[in-house]
Amino acid sequence: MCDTCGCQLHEHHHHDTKVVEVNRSLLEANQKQAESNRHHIEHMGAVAINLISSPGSGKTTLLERTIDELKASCSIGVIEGDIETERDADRIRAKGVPAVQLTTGGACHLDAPMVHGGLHVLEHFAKGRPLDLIFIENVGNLVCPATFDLGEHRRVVLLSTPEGSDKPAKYPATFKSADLMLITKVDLLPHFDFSVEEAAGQARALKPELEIITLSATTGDGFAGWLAYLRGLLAQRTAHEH
Ligand SMILES: Nc1nc2c(ncn2[C@@H]2O[C@H](COP(=O)(O)OP(=O)(O)OP(=O)(O)O)[C@@H](O)[C@H]2O)c(=O)[nH]1
Ligand SMILES: [Mg+2]
Repeated sequence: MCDTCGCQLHEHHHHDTKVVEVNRSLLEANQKQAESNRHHIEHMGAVAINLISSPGSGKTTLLERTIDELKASCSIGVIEGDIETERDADRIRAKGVPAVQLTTGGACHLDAPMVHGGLHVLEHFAKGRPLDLIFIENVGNLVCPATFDLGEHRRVVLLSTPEGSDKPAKYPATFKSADLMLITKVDLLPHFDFSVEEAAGQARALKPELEIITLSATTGDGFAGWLAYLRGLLAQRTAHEH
């Protein structure tokens, strides 16, 4: 158990073989549950996206605008992960979309068993209405969530312009594990020394096939690319089903 963050998986910090063994079996159990979550989500006919970023990069704001844009054409459900409070789930519910709040009470990431519970509650909240898209907003943290598969189909990492363009190189595991990087808050580019080119270069050095979209959830700039990405995922899902 890591004393600083409560996360149990910093194996390289531990030389005690027992600790390493416990960590390994925890991760194996998580992986098993994640596979089961993925089947569950596919059985529901949905596609799931795990959103990861530092606190305040704009995950919930992205979801609010995405819901506004897609609500008429597809059915959305959200699982919110936070250490404390129901605030983010309340923001999503205010948009008329079912949202489950998972509070970890201190843990710095969601894990697959928590999301399993969340899926059942989400189905209950959806009242029999089939869901097309399930967003899982992870706990704001650029480190620990990278290690835990939740059963998602796509992992999306957000990097907002005030955070600085050196974050991919400094937090490599998260960017390496993502399918898509959203560079958010591009409306603030004139006020910060953020370089889109540098951030993209660092991220692609870690993962050449990483997709990158720049957008602002406030102005809507670049949002069309994100919506096209989501529509593409939904189209693939339909193709799989038939
Ligand atoms: N200028 C600007 N501000 C934004 C944008 N997106 C989000 N914000 C602001 O950034 C702040 C944090 O946004 P949230 O959406 O709550 O961030 P979050 O990632 O969900 O935060 P946590 O759930 O705490 O990790 C809020 O004040 C938002 O209004 C954007 O595109 N441009
Ligand atoms: Mg949030």
